[in-house]
Amino acid sequence: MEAGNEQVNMTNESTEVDKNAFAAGIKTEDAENDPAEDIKNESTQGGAENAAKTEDAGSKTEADSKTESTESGSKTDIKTEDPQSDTTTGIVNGEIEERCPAIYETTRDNVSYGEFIHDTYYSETCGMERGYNILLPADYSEDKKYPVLYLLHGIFGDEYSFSGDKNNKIREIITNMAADGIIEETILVCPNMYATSDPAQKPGFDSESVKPYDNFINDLINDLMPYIEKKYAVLTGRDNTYLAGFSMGGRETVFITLSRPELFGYVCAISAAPGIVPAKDKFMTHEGQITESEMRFADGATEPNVFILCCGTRDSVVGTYPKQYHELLEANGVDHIWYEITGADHDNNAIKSGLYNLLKQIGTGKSKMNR
Ligand code: FER
Repeated sequence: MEAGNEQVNMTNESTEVDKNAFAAGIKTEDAENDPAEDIKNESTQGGAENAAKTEDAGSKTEADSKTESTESGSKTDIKTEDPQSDTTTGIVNGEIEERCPAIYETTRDNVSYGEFIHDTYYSETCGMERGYNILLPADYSEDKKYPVLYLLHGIFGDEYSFSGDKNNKIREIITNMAADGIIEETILVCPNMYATSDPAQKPGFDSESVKPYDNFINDLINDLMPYIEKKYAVLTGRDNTYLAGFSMGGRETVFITLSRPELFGYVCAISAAPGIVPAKDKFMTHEGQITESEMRFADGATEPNVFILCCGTRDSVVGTYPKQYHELLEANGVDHIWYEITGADHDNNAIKSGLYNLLKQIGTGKSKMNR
């Protein structure tokens, strides 16, 4: 699906939303009719600024780099002073960069890229076969073992949402970063996050229609992960198991991470959708998966090595909800990295940035562990 030019029909009628735009992770901005304004106005913590503001993103990382955040107007520069900087790759330990550098999203002649493969697994949770797409490294071999990244799509999406959108550059980013030795070669799994046992049930903006997304935690942990770990040559354990998601997938990423932090060592929630905690936006009223005070890890829990939340400063779909999650996590004393992508909407700029920074933090975190 070529989704780059698609628009979300920005009305208050959820039935008029362009589902394909959500599914592909694409939201093209419409300056004249910006639903972020509606979201802000209806937000329970309303009035949050949409202007660029990046907090001290690096200081909470395992990498413990020294990060300076400087703001000038709407532009935010994040600078890092780190004597461990690797000048050969351009990678600086611990530094969050708002945009994925072009060298990682560009196809290179001397690098082999794997192809997404579609397959199914039996889900006890849903009582049916369910699809997933998997990207294996081009030279995948049963003689090696690979870490795995589970990547969760947005609302109305499925296991093809990421693999079917050539503009998100996910295949390029993960492969180029491995080719440069920043990360190990990594398997990417793109599940279908709508974990319903009723084939007739469809996603939508109401509590009943959203429930299967919240049920995905069970399908992922009890069905898909064991299947992947059995079928493919994967490294297991939290240090080798990564979780990321965009929008609805970002919301479930946060929920799954808070619920089962011992399973995922590296996590990134990109432009996370509302509804983890009670909220009301232009699309619907959310009961909340947990309360605001539950937006934390259980006492004594093993926490992820890296837990990133990020969002574009011009996100016209989820508005300032991701920032509110950050503020709640901060108020509840949860270690995490929060940053904003200046100028990005609910779009591939945010997806590329989140994925790049997650992989970079993985590389940085692992190299520190091995020192
Ligand atoms: C909502 C706003 C945004 C919501 C979901 C989304 C279920 C998800 C957007 C996406 O996945 O792109 O109120 O409620």
